[in-house]
Amino acid sequence: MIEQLRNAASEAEKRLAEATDLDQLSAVDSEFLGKKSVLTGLKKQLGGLDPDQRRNAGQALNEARRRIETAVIEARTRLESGALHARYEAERLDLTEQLEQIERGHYHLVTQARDRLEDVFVGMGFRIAEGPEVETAWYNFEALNIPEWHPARGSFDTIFVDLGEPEEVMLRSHTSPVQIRTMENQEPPIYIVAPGRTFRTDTADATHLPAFNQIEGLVVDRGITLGDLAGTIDSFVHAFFGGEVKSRLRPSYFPFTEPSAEFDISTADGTWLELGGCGMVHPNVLRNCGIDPEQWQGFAFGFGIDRLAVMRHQLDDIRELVNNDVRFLRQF
Ligand code: FA5
Repeated sequence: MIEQLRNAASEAEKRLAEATDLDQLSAVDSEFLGKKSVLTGLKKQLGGLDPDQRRNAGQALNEARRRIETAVIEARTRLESGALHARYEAERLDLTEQLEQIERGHYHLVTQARDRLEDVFVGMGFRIAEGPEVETAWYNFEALNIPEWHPARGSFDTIFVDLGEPEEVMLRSHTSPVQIRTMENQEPPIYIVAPGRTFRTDTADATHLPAFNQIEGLVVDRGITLGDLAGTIDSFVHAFFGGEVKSRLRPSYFPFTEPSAEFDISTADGTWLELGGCGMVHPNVLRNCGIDPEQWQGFAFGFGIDRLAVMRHQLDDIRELVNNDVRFLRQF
């Protein structure tokens, strides 16, 4: 019987050492230590032995049980730590590896142009101003010297919003309303630029978008002349495009500036490209904002940021900017 117990303990130890998962371990555990196990069977036979034999067999039984229990604990520790390790391995995230693989995005072409414009103008002493994208007729037209009967209203292809009186509320068709909002809220001297989204019923084509971006500039101070306007545009063009590019003013018409001009920049092939409009702030506009035109003079300008991005990167079609083709956008 003692021999049988030793053999059972050795057999259990061997099988536990070989167990590869916790299920195998429990099977060995109940086979050797459970109710129907070899050990329990032998224990029942102890009663039939004489006292000496019983003592020796009892000791051998305890010894066998201790050996098997120790082996079970060892096997459990080994298998559990192995299982935990396997889980850690399976769930492991190598964050450094992930970071290397992920492609870093960047700002959209138009946002890059807008940021750069802001930097250039802030560098020249301008402050950034903002206004709402939904405007009233007062800010978008009237205060800008474009009364209801004025033919220029038609040229703005305005998108109206169905709020309040008909044709009273609209998506702003240019950033010029920010001129009015700034002059209403701030005493001169004023040096601001206002970039932002603008909207017109224009059908999208190679040079037009129905939702596009403009940047407005406004200066109001004492003794401001057309020379200051021309000089400011020239400095800006040099700072933005580099020393090679020249600018010129061409006479034009806007109701809110007098005189008015369109400004062009020179291109590599010797032609001129229109960038935007500008002029001396009309006295009526200053008066509409409570500023005395006898004491203060100003100039203003406004141009398209999307078109600027198109020129800077020599794109063929302005619609590329809004097609959301990642292969295109990635290049810039
Ligand atoms: C204006 O919007 C005037 N508010 C500009 C101005 C401001 C003049 C201050 C004087 C003083 P205009 O409609 O020309 O002007 O538009 C200015 C620029 O916006 C254009 O030169 C062009 O670059 C851009 N632009 C106009 N319509 C579109 C469009 N549909 N898509 C893309 N860019 C456009």
